[in-house]
Amino acid sequence: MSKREAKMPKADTRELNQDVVDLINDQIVLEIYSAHLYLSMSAWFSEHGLDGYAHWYYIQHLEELDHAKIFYLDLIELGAEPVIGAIDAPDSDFKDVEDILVKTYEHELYITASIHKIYDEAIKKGEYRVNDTLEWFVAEQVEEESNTSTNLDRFRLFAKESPSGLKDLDDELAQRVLAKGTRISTLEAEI
Ligand code: OFO
Repeated sequence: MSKREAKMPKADTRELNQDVVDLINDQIVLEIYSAHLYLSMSAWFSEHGLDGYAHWYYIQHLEELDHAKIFYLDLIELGAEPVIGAIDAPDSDFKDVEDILVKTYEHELYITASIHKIYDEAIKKGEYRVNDTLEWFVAEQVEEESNTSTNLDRFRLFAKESPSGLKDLDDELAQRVLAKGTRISTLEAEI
C-alpha cells in the first residue's frame, strides 16, 4: 500500500441504520400503493369517457413505480435488504372528477409527511448515506403537491360547471409524457 493510499479515508461499511431501513421499506410499500391508487383512478376516468385524465393518471402510476424502485435500488446499493410488505387494495369507488382530484392532492400531502418523517429519522440517527435520495424526494414532493393542487384548481375554475371546459382540460392532460432523465434511469444505468 502506498503512503497516499494509507491516508485515504476508508469506505463506510457500517450497516445502514435499521430504523431508517424499516421506514424506507414502509415507503416502498406506500409508493407501490400510490401506483395502484392512481391506476384505479385512471380506470375510473377511462370508464367515464375522460381519456386525457385517464392518461395523466396512468403516467402518474408509472412515476410512482419509479419512486418505489428508487428506494429499492438505494437499499440494495447500500447493502441493506428491501423487504416488500403487503399492499392494501386501493379505493375504486369514486363519486366524481372532483372527488378524485381532492383525494389525489390529499394523498400527496400524506406522502410528503411520510418522506419528511424518514428524513427526520435519518438525521436523528446520523444516517447521512440516504441524504441524496431523501433530498431528491423532498423536492419531488414539492412538485407532486403543486401538480395535483393545480389539477384541482383548474378543474374547479374551468371545468366543474362547463362540459366544454372539461373537454379542453381533458385534451390538455392527454399530452403528458413520462419525464425523461429521472433519477431512476441514472440508478438503473449504474447497476
Ligand atoms: Fe411518490 O409521489 Fe406521489 O405519491
